[in-house]
Amino acid sequence: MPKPLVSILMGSKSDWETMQHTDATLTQFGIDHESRVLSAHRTPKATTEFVTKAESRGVEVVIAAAGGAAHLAGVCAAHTTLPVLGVPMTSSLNGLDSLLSTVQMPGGIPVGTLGIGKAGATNAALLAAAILSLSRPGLKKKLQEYRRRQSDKILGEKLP
Ligand code: RP5
Repeated sequence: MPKPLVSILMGSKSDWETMQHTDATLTQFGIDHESRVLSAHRTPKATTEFVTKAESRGVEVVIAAAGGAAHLAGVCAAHTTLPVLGVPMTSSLNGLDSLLSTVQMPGGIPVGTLGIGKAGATNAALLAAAILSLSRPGLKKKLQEYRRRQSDKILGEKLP
């Protein structure tokens, strides 16, 4: 089994519906990754232990998704100096609570926060790919091709 470069963590299995887009995008780029349900509130010890050991297992980027009082990304960032990307989940307050809980970190412990829901989940994978591509020319090429295809699609749109 190849060692995962990216850990995708989510506070609940209910977050998978959104976070499957992170998983699918990383798979599309051929980036080895792992997905786990771990909660800042419901499994605090296990979360701390997992994140503390992540770097020594070869993980280079942590993606943390949570909704509501969304402290998972912040807790992860507190226990590692790896880049931590936070994805706010849609919630009973339409994700605004999740967004603010994830993005409003005190100075000194950064969380790179993406947008709410599916777009944020997809962009977390793309940003992880961009970080990893700094030392992987093959991955950089794939990202450039992805952008080119995206531009071509927009330029080729036909309206009625
Ligand atoms: C958060 O609470 C999870 O990340 C999830 O978005 C939200 C609701 O969790 P469940 O009640 O669906 O398990 O911790």
